[in-house]
Amino acid sequence: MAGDGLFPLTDEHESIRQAARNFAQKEIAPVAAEFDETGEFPSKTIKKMGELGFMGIEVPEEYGGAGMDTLAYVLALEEICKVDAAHGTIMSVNNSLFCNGIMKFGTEAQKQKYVVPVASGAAIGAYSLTEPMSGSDAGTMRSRAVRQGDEYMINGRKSWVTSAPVAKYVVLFTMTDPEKKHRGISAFLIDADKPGFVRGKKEPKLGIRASATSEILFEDYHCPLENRLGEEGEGFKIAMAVLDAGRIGIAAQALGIAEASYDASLSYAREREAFGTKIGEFQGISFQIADMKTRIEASRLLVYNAALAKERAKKTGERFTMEAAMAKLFASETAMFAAHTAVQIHGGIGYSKELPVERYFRDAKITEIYEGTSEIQRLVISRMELGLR
Ligand code: COS
Repeated sequence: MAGDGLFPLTDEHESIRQAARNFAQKEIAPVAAEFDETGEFPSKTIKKMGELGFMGIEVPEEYGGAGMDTLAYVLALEEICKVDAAHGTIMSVNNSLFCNGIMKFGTEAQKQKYVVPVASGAAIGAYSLTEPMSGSDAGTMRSRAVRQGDEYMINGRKSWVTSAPVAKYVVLFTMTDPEKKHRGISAFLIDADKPGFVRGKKEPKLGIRASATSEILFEDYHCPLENRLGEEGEGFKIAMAVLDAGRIGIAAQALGIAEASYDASLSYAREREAFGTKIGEFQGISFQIADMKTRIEASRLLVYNAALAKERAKKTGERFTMEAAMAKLFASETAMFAAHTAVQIHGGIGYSKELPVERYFRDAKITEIYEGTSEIQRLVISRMELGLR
C-alpha cells in the first residue's frame, strides 16, 4: 500500500497514476495547444489512450476494459486533465457516461456489442440527454421514440452532445410517453452509421475545444427493440444515475485543471521579480497561493471520497448522488478560482497564448456548466439535506 493523505492507494493506483502522468506529459502536452487552436479532434492520442486502457478503466477485462476501480479512474483522469482538459472530456464521457451506463443497465448482448469496442478504444461513445429547449430541466424533452412493432421510430433534435461528430455509438434519452413526463422517458443504444442519424451543427466553444461537440438530428431513425436500455419509462432514472458517475469524472477533471493552474502559479511566483523582489514575497500573491492550495486539497478529498462512495455502491447498490454533487460543485468552482487567479498572477503573459494558463481559464468554465450546473448541484444537495426529495 502506498499512501495519499487519507486515501489508501494501492501499488496499482500508483502505477495507473504514473502511466497517465507519463502519457499526458509525453504525448498530449506537445500537441494540446495546437488542437485547442484548430478545434480538431485528437484522434491519434485518443486511440493510444484506448490502447493503454484509459477509455474503459472500470470496465472488466472480459468486456475490453482495464478492470480497475473508481479511484484508479479518477487518478488517471486527473493526470490527463492536468495537461489537457479536452482529452479528459472525451475520456470521461467514454468511461462514466457511456460504458458505465451500459455496464449498469445493459443486457449481456448490449455489453458485448457496445461496451467492448468503446472500452477498448476501438470506437468512441457518446451520451445524449440535452435538447435545445431542455437543459437543466431534463425531464421536458421534445424528441420522441414511437413504438412500431419490434422497433421504435425516433425523431427529434438533441444538442450539446460531447463526441457526437466522431462517435460510433450513442446512449440516447428520448420521450416514449409524453403524458407521463419524466416517467415517460426511455433510453436507447444508437448506431451512428444507420440511416436517420444525422450529425448536426458543431458547437464553436470557448474551451475544451479539441473535444468535438455537436447536435444530433434523428430523422425517422429505426431503433430495434433490443436496443432499448432498461425498461420503457426508466430513462430518466438511468440518465440521473449515470450522471452521478459522470459528475465524479468532471470533478476529477476540475481538480486536474486547478492543479495545473496552481503549479504554473507557484513556479511563476518563485521566479518572476517585481519591485526588486520575487513576486511570491508579496502577500497579495502568497495569500492567493495559500487559498489555491487549500481549496485544491479540499477538492481532492471530496473527489476521492466520491470515488470511494461509487466503489462501495457497486456492492451495496446505494446511491452516491450527494458525494458526486458535492465533489463536482466544489472542485469545479475551485478550478475556476484557481485558473482565474493563475491568469491574474501571471499578468500579461497569463493572457497570452504563449502559455497554457489562458487555456486552463477557458477550459475551467465548462466544469461549472456541463453534467449539471453548479446551481443544479446546489439544488440536488439541498433537496437531499432538507428531505424534500
Ligand atoms: N439517481 C436515480 N434516480 C434519480 C436520481 C439519481 N441521481 N435523481 C432523481 N432520480 C429520480 C427521482 O427519485 C424521481 O423518481 P420518481 O419518478 O420515482 O419520483 C425522478 O428521478 C425525478 O426526480 P426529481 O423529481 O428530482 O426530478 P426533477 O425534474 O425535479 O429534476 C434535477 C431533478 C433538476 C436534479 C435533474 O433534472 C437534473 O439533474 N438536471 C440536470 C441535468 C443535467 O445534468 N444535464 C446535463 C446533461 S449532460 S451535459
